[in-house]
Amino acid sequence: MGEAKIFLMFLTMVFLKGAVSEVHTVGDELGWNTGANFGSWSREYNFSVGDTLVFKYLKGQHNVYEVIEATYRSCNGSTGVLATYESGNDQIELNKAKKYWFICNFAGHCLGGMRFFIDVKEANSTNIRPTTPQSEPIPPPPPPPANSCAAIYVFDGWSFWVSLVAFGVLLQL
Ligand SMILES: *[C@@H]1O[C@H](CO)[C@@H](O)[C@H](O)[C@H]1NC(C)=O
Ligand SMILES: *[C@@H]1O[C@H](CO)[C@@H](O)[C@H](O)[C@H]1NC(C)=O
Ligand SMILES: *[C@@H]1O[C@H](CO)[C@@H](O)[C@H](O)[C@H]1NC(C)=O
Ligand SMILES: [Cu+2]
Repeated sequence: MGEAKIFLMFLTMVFLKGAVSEVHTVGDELGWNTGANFGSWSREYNFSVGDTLVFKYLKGQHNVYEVIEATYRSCNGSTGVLATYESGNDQIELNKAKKYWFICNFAGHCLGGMRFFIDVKEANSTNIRPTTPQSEPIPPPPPPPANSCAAIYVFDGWSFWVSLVAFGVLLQL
């Protein structure tokens, strides 16, 4: 009974983990800055619909333009701009399954490496499956009675001592 519950909780956690949206800080601890390689950063992660990108930088030193591919390639942000951000702590929810292209539009920054794209995938329950089959075979074996008895005895022993202490306290009153 107790083990079944724990197993259910475990399964729930596995499923929640698969379903929960993620927050990705662009550039990780380096943030959105010159000198980081955002191409390799973006290839380290999988992005799903519902995830959030956070761009952290000193306001006024950089900005974030979501652009079309041609603009990402040319690094000329005078056309092909879909959205702009400049707060220094920009939270962008990835709410479509599509490619997102980002550049910094400060002179020279895009050409210097402040650009990347990500391919955001539909949040998909098949992404969860690989973890679940591995976790299922492990829990079923536990019901050998020895384990359950041990658990019960531990609990009973504990109850016994708690009762004893409670009784002792009562006697002293
Ligand atoms: C990204 O997804 C691929 C294919 O589903 C998987 O092999 C890879 O481990 C995932 N990477 C991360 C960081 O989750
Ligand atoms: C960017 O594109 C605009 C319009 O296409 C052009 O006028 C401008 O000269 C370009 N800037 C650079 C730095 O190439
Ligand atoms: C779920 O992911 C698989 C491959 O990972 C893909 O083929 C399928 O189209 C996705 N389903 C949806 C609804 O996007
Ligand atoms: Cu910049």
